[in-house]
Amino acid sequence: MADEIIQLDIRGSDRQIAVVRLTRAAKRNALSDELILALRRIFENLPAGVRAAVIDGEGEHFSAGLDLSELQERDAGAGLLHSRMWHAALECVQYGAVPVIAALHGAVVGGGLELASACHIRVADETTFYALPEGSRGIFVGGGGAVRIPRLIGAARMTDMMLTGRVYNAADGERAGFAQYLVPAGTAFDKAFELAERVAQNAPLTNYALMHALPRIAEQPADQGFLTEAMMAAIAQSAPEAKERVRAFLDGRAAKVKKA
Ligand code: 1HE
Repeated sequence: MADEIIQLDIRGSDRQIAVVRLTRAAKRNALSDELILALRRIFENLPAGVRAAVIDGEGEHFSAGLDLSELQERDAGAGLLHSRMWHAALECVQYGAVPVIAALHGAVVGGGLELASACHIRVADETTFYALPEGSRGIFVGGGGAVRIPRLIGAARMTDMMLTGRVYNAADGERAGFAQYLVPAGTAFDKAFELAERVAQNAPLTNYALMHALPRIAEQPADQGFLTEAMMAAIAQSAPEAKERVRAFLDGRAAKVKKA
């Protein structure tokens, strides 16, 4: 059953890229409980050797968010546990083993935007639009959006989206900070995969530091952040791989930084 709503495919020359695809296009990749739990299992159990992941959605839309047909009358306690179930799953995406790149198109709304926000890089094509319809459905975000989305676009923009139902198109969304890349229609997956192959070449400790240390450092008071940064830097540079990469540059064997 899980295969019909989500697929995992290991790709790339050295089988280093996990491609995770939401395959519930008939329901616009609405995120049922079963789908959220399957997503969690996939990110908790990525095969050894995988060094980056891409997540995308089949059909016209990335994801229509929470499966509203499951939003029955939950009491407060059940609602709390449901939200915490989403938190646990999306923590496995954000703080898992490898950087995750979201390839976005069409609707990236509600819980779909919460899922995209848990990824490390977002690539959006020109068909992408972003919304938080929770406001008009009489509910609130519950998949970590109140924490992650203000960090991308600011609390003021999120408040406006939820109070007024404002929808951001792809270009305005990129300017606001939803996505780091804006690409022509139909090319988000290819760009995301290309980036994943690049990310997979980094030293694993550097990727670990970016995924696990940087977001924590950014939230720490400056004096604590400086100390955490220094410790992470010391650990990363002590790895034999770091020494080899620096030596390769000094010997003229590694690529220079090119002007953009
Ligand atoms: C759904 C859902 C869904 C579509 N749950 N079934 N999210 C929303 O409020 C967004 C609701 N969805 C939409 O606004 C639109 O569906 C879309 C703009 C995403 C796409 O429109 P369209 O015209 O391509 O598709 P459609 O005809 O609206 O939907 C096709 C089918 O998908 C239809 O079912 P069918 O059986 O009649 O074919 C829809 O009912 C179904 N469908 N979206 C369930 N979301 C952790 S808390 C997070 C809280 C939230 O995410 S709230 C926001 C929910």
